[in-house]
Amino acid sequence: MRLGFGLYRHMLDQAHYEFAAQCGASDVVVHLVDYFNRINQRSSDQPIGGLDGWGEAGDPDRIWEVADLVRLRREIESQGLRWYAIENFDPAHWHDILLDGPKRAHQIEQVKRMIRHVGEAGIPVIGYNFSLAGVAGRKTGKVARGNAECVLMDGIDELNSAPIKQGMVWNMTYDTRAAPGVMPSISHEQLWDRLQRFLREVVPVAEQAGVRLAAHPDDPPLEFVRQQPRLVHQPHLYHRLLAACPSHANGIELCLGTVAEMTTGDVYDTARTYVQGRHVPYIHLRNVRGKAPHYQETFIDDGDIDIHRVIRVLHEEGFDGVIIPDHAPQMSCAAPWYAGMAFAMGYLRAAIQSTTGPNLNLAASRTAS
Ligand SMILES: [Mn+2]
Repeated sequence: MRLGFGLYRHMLDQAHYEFAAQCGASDVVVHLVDYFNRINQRSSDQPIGGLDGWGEAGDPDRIWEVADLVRLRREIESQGLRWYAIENFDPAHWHDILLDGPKRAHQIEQVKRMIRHVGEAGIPVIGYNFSLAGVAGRKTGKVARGNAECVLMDGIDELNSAPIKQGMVWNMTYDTRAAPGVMPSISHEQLWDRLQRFLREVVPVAEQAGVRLAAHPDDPPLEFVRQQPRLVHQPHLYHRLLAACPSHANGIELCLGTVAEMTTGDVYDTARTYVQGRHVPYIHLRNVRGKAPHYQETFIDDGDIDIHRVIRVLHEEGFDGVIIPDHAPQMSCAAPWYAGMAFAMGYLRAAIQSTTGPNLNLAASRTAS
């Protein structure tokens, strides 16, 4: 197993590659969607957003091109890091796949082209989140250890029960000129049907391109958020996603923080089952306390998950993918996000090394030479 680091779009620069390598990462997971183009919050932290979401989706006509991806890959590699995954499609490129809208056929072809481009550029994994409401309905508070600010959910309120405005999906605005009104509610079966159609059309392309798709579970894991159904809101529902199109290219982005927030199942059994089945290209490993809809994110050593036990399970099952820390509470200092992430990385690195021995992350140590 390797330790990686997630970089938001505005962090794709020398200083952040160095920060990731200094934290002990061998790999990076890159967000190409710019979530932060409108919201005014501490620019490094995970986006929370309110009823109006995070920001505006990208340019629908500007897809991921091979030359751009290769240029970025070389930049990352020149720092001794490996570009392991892209995390998330831009709603601008696939809103009508999620919504079963009039541009669906065009967008399926566009997504297929992007998957081929990602394969050509030598990036092995694309993480995605097949969700209408997306990561929504949480807030922040100074409730982690030492009054650290973190993300939490404190019951069902307007933030997660109000309908989604027209022109928005997955927390972003894809149509700034949309008529007033709200997204009509659909059923779980309708959304599963949309996912199944998507997978059956694009997974064969991913197979050919040598790219693995990896599905994030629904965070927060509730049956409905903002009056729309959620797909993977309990651990066993990942089986249904895998069964919808069995293939090595149809994988899961196993977010163990989200799994721990789920009201059924067990983090260790879930990790063992899906890693054993070779379904997991990468893992989000963060800690939480409580269950949806009442939980909070915590420091990595301070929540319900025994991180060392998770690492032992992954080691026993021969996990050969990448772990990234996902999110961390903000620490009181001049660089709250960086300090929080560095703390998580140090803890994860120690947990991995104490289980697998010191030879982890050869790629990162090569950076120095
Ligand atoms: Mn996650």
